[in-house]
Amino acid sequence: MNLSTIFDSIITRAHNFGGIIMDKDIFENAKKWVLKAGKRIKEGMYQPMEIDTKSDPNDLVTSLDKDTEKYFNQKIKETYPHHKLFGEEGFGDEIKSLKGTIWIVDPIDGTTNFVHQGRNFCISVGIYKNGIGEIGIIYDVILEQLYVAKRNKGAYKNGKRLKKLREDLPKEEAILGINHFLLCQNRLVDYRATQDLVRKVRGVRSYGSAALQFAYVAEGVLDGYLALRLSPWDVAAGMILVNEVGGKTTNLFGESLDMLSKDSLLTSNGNIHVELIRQYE
Ligand code: 2AM
Ligand code: CA
Repeated sequence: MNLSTIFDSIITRAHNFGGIIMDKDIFENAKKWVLKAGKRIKEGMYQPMEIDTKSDPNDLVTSLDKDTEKYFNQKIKETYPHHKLFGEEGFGDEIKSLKGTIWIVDPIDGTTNFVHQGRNFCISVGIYKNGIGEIGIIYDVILEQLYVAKRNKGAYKNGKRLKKLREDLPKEEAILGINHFLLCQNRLVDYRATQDLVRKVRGVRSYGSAALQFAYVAEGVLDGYLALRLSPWDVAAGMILVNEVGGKTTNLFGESLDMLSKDSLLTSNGNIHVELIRQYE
């Protein structure tokens, strides 16, 4: 080995070592900020808040959605100035490519539940490096259930490792999370296929928070979750959790999701995934 090869090897090792420390640091900070944001939401939710509508009269946003996203933006920018934030409320960066490190954040996923029920909502944070999902965190603020995952390091709920999903579960024994729009006439998929599906499976549920339903699939509480049209921040963290327990996430036609645009969604395990996609062929 010549001097230059030795030098390169030392530099590479130092770089890798730095990378490991950096990743741990990002994960711990992300977790800390999610818990802190959750505490702020809990303290603020019983105070008067502004409630507005966005794309339609049922698409709600509150001052707490906005404040929470601003909080993440401030923390990320002061700690990691080269990282970007892709957030639902638009206080982060304008994201046109997945290059670099991007925090894909939904400050409150399930805002309708938040406003009407004061429960069944969560914070969702997915951290992507050059388009690869590295860290996923979903926090049910009211139940204080924290789901976390790191790529190739497993998924955990409140510190307890989640088990691998069953590969062989027949559709007839499955409980599915289904967004009700899939059962109504729509432009994207044949609603009769969904009606046929709900008759065949053991049961369906609709929780009103995409990220929470991802967490439930990862936990094995749901065997699959289907939705018609979700945004990157609805799915970014959940995909990483589900991957870590052996599940799969695609659109309803089996194609991989593009983290820059809206798409239909199916997240489930191996066997059912194939059967559910067949439903929409
Ligand atoms: P949100 O609460 O963050 O908006 C509800 O079925 C799920 O779909 C929630 O995760 C909700 O996320 C998401 N969703 C995406 N677009 C929506 C819209 N236009 N109206 C209501 N929910 C929407
Ligand atoms: Ca939201």
